[in-house]
Formats: sequence, structure tokens, C-alpha cells
Amino acid sequence: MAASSFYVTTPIYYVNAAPHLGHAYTTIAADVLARHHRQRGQDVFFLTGTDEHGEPVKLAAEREGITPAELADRNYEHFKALAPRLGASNDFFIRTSDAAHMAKVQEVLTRVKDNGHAYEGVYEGWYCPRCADFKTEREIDPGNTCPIHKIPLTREHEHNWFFRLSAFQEPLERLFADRPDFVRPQARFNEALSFIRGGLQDVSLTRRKVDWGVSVPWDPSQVFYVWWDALLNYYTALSYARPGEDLTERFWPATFHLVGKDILKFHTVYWPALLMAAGLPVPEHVFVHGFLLMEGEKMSKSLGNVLDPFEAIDRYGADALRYYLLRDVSFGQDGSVSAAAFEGRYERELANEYGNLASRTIAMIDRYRGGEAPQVRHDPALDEDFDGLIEQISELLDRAEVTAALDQIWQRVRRLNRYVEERAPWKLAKDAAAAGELDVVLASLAEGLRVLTVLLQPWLPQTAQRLLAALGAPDHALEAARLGARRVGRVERLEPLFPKHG
Ligand code: ME8
Repeated sequence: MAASSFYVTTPIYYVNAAPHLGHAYTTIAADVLARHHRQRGQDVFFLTGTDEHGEPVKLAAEREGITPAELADRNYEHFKALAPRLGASNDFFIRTSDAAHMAKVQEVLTRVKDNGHAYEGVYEGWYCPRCADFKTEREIDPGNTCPIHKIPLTREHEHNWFFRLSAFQEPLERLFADRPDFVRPQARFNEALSFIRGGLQDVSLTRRKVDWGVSVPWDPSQVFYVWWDALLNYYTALSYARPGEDLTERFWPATFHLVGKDILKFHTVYWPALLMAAGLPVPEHVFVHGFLLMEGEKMSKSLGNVLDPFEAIDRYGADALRYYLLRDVSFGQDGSVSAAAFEGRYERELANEYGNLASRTIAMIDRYRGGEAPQVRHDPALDEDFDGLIEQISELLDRAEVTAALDQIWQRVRRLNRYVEERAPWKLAKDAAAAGELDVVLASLAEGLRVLTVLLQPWLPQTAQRLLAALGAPDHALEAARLGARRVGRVERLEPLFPKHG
């Protein structure tokens, strides 16, 4: 992969039900990273999609009395539609039922077997059909239940092909020793490493009992275990996302896989081991975020406590949802979400702090200077708070700290609000002798607002586009986010960016 390339992925979501806010959360975070790196002028590829095979989908289809393919075709539409509604700028949407994906899965996993990492054996142990996860003794709740889905685990006894995961214990430990930033945040790195150090058991490569999946070329009585089929999406997509072009060289290995903590083991243990077994480079970073909670429980399809992202977007707009989720649920931690908290942030922060700053600034330039921002240098009093901001945001986003980066920008939104109050341009406007001072204040507000809006573009893409157009300075390249780097010229009045809801 070229140094200027950036490849970010979300998990591919199961099509066993409609999308909920938890899925929106990861997709939004990945989109923020993709947009930020495009602002830096990098070559970006952003992938999301759907996981359509395996037991979770098969069982859901049985419950509805339809075939897994019918269920997948129906529900994939909802996930595919959600991405643009969220303002997600994904470059491709993969389905694991794509013929090109399935062929590539067969090719890679055959190589794993040819490399000597597969053997036939009998699996005996506990299994969660919702996670499609063979649980080790350390991952089981009292009464043999699934800690994530709270359902009884089943006892499986199955003649399968196995992947020799145990052979990768040492290489994985070395990977973690060599690359202290392979998994973030640190607590998740420690969790993954302790899982590895606890001893790795071989894991099924194929399933005999499940017939909904990619068939095993050397043993057609079996399909590949859904997790291998699913994980490989990150790699296979590059080979066919652009017809007639193979993007693998350009983007592999991935820069960031963003995943929830429910699937840590698969991404930080199984996945790098499989890639090593196939002779492929492992991703640069896996960022493991926490759960959106409702009333203290993980928001999840199977628990039924879900919020519908489409409804939230209809009411508040995609930008408001993007902002709320990444601001309120600190990326990397668990956090509760509620309609009341959403409304609170919307009113206080988006409408009052940012929306009002924009409308006041434009209105004052309109009233006091006939709509032309004064062409004078900004107030040096702002330099201390704005200097080095681009570098600070870039550094945080290099670590996928999307909440911390947003907080840094928001502190400057508040700084500009204090600046308006301190300098009270409405008073200066009454004093002819203060005309020069008023010019500086208005130019500083316009320029500060422009800079912050460029920086906010990854979180608030639609709002940024509207506001930068109204400021007559549409360039949202990251380099434009320095005071004085561009000039606000003629401004245009805007409808409120975040209208109040009755
Ligand atoms: O696990 N809070 O699919 P899935 C935050 N197909 N994020 C949440 C969430 C919540 N309450 N609920 C879901 C699968 N997510 C597999 C993945 S990848 C090769 C295969 C997000 O539909 C979060 O990213 O169960 C989580 O890891 C993912 O959705 C699980 O989606």
C-alpha cells in the first residue's frame, strides 16, 4: 500500500434484521476518518457492507418462513440505503453473496489449507448461534449462556475441517510485541493479548451442519465457517470493487478496521492469524469501540431495545445524528443514548452554540458591512487557540479518536462564542471611531467560523457544505483550516443550520 493511501472498514452487518443505531455508529465513525483523510489529500477507500451467510441469517430466515437468500435480499436493501442516509461516503458496498467475493474466499482458504494450516477433526464444545461463535470456557456466562445475547449456548459435536490457530500463538504474540498500536484503545489491546496468552485452541474452518455459505472446494459436503467468509470481505472487496481494476496493491493492508467490542476476538486474534496463514500482510490497526446502551443494556436486534436511525434522521437530519452519537458516546467506551440526550445536545450545542454563531456572524456582516466581510487580518488574540489545531486534530484522528478530536474543535466553537460576547460588535457598531475595530472582529468571526467549519466537515458534511458556500469559501481541504489561509468574501444569509423543533 502506498504511504498516501488510507483504507478504512466497518464490520459487515448481519442481514438477520433491519439496521439500528449501533450499526449507524460504526459507519459514521468510519466515514469521519474517510472524509478527514480525503481532506488531507490522501487516496482513500472506505468499505462497508453486509454479512449474509451462516447461522445467524439462516435461523432468522427459518423464523420468518423464507429462504436465507430471500431474507438477505430484503434486509441488505435497508443497510445499503442507510449508508447514504447517514451521509456515509463509502466507496463500495460489499455483500458476501457476491460471486466474486465467494470465489476469492475459496481461493484464499484453499491456500491456507495448501500451506498446511488445515486438518480434519471433531469439534466438541459450546456455541452461540447468534454470534456464530465457538465459545471457549473463558467466554461463557453462568448456566452456559452467551454473555452478549443472554441465550443458552448449544453443545456442538461436529466433524469439520479445522484451522490450526494454535500454531499462531507465538507469531501473534510477536505481532503484539512489535506493534503496540495494532489494537486500540490500550485496554482492548490488553484484552486481546491476554486472550492470546491464555492459550489458543484450533477453531473450525468449515461447517458441516450449516449449508448456507461458501462451499469448500475440496470437500463439498461443507461450507466455510461464516467468520472466515466474513472477515475476508476486507480483502476480497479490493479485487472487484472497481470493474476491470484490482485495488489490492493500492490499499492492502487496511489502515483501520473499526469494530465493536463484541467482535474483538475475531478481528484481533483470528483475522491476523488467518492472514499470516495465507501469507498476506495484516492490517495496520483495529480500533475496538464500545456499545451504545439503552437502559444499561447493549442496544441490539436480539434484545429488541433498538432505536431506528431512519426516524432520527427524518426528525433531526443526518448531521445532527452523526454529531450526537460521536459526541455523546465517547469512541472506545460504552455510553447510553436516549432521545432526551439527543435533543439536549441538538438544542444546546448544534442550534445555540454553532448554528447561532453562524447566523449571527453572517447577519452582522450583512447589517454592518453590506454583506462583504472586511478584508483585514484576523485578531491575533485568537491565534493561541487556533494555531496547531490542524496538527492536533490529525494526530487524534490518526489514532481514530473521533470523539476527542470533535471535542477539540468544539472548544474553539465555544472560544468564538466567548469572543463575540467579549468584543460585543453590536456596541462597536454604534461608535464610528471603532469602525476599524469592528472590521477586525467581523473578519475574525468570519474566518474563525470558516476554519472550524472546514475542521467539522467530516462530522457535519452537509452543514459544512452549506455554510462554506454561504461564506463564499467552499474549499474544505484540511490546509484551508488555518486562520488567514482563505478569505471569506461576500456572505449570504442562510436558513437556520439546526432549526428548533417545537
Ligand atoms: O457481528 N453499539 O454483525 P452485526 C455499538 N456480521 N455498535 C454496535 C451495537 C451497539 N449496541 N450493535 C451493533 C456481526 N454494533 C458480523 C460482523 S465483520 C467481518 C462481521 C455494530 O450485525 C458494531 O460495529 O452483529 C458491532 O461490532 C457490529 O455492529 C456487529 O454487527
